[in-house]
Amino acid sequence: MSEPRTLTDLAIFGGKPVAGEKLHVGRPNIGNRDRLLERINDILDRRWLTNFGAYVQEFEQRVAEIVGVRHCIATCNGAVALEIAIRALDLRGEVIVPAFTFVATAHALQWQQITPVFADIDPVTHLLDPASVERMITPRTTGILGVHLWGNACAIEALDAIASRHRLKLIFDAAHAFGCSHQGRLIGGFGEAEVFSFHATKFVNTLEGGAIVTNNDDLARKIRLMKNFGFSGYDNVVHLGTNGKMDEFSAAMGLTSLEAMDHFVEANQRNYHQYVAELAGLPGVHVLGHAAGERCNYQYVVLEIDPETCAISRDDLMNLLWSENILARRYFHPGCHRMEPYRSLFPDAGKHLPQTERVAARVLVLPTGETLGAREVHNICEVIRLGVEHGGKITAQLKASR
Ligand code: T4K
Repeated sequence: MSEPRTLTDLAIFGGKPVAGEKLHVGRPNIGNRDRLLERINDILDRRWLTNFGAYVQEFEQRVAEIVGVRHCIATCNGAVALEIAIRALDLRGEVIVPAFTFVATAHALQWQQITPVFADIDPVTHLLDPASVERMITPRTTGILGVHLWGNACAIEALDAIASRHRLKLIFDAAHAFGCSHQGRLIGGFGEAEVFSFHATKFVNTLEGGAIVTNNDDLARKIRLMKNFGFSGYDNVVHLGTNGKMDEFSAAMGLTSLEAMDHFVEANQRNYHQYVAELAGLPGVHVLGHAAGERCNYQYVVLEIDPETCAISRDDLMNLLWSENILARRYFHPGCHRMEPYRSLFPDAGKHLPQTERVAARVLVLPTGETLGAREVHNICEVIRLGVEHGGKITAQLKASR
């Protein structure tokens, strides 16, 4: 007999992986390919490839219109956008951030010698807990950097009240939240500024890319200088700056992606509701919800696996899914505070972050997007269901195969 290739060869499903082709979290949405290629041809014909070209200008204008803000400054990615926004706001000393986020949020501070101070999260929403934020404020604190994780808005009003009370600047990492709303207003116009990521894996994508959006005219002017080496016209540098520009191909992709936004939401929302329906009632498996009545891009389908009541651990379930070619991800395990350089700099940070530690040990993000249909979602749910039903057996097999 040949060696078993997958867990399911050994046990339950018999034979071959449930998913023929690998199903990825973060599979890019493309939109209308012909329209994209037309735009790319036009860019090549006009030989204007970057440096505030026509497509970048149009993309900035469209994003600002959609979000309802005065200014959108497109950038080469979300991480650099965060760095520039933080610098333009003159943050220094300490800035309070969640540890349960993509590491870019913390790095954007540490990269410029600002200490990220990790605050805890709400165990239900996974978003910054305002009470924890307030506890972490010291005389060195200059700002709060909230993250609208999974496309759900932070407790904006509570954070704003804390920021005003302590004279801190409030800024948001909205990398996940393009097209999502808070109290009926699209995310983008809150705080001093908000930062989007338009990375390939995001709801709207520009291959690599990001943007800073703000209603503050002076801040926008400063950010525009900073993202282009500080140039104000030819030969005239008036500010310290870097190269944070978006290129024309990226903007062409972005415009094409914006045109297909409704279709992306539709596909994501359909998948999300199918996941919720098919996984309902599975002991210890919970699909994270979104605020009722708000707009959401449904780009992340977030499972929580409760170690007390689920018959399979989060990690064994992930290994089972991987063996079936379903590449679920443990975002944002184990939390920034347990990654370098923060783990060495702040070895005791976890003591103040009980909910972060708890949530980071439970979350598993599932594939979605326009490439997934009802059959794929059903198969993924089926693997999860069987994984839970046969938890003990699968765990034993995993142990034996290690
Ligand atoms: N703040 C937050 C809260 C963020 O989540 C992010 C980025 C940022 C700031 C920074 O924004 P950017 O500077 O990235 O614009 C991915 C993305 O690279 C990252 O943009 C994203 N967050 C993060 C949540 O996910 P990884 O390390 O998981 O990437 P990787 O290479 O493992 O790919 C993710 C999945 O997507 C895989 O399943 C493969 C699939 N994929 C990826 C690409 C690039 C594809 O199928 N096709 C592709 O072209 O970080």
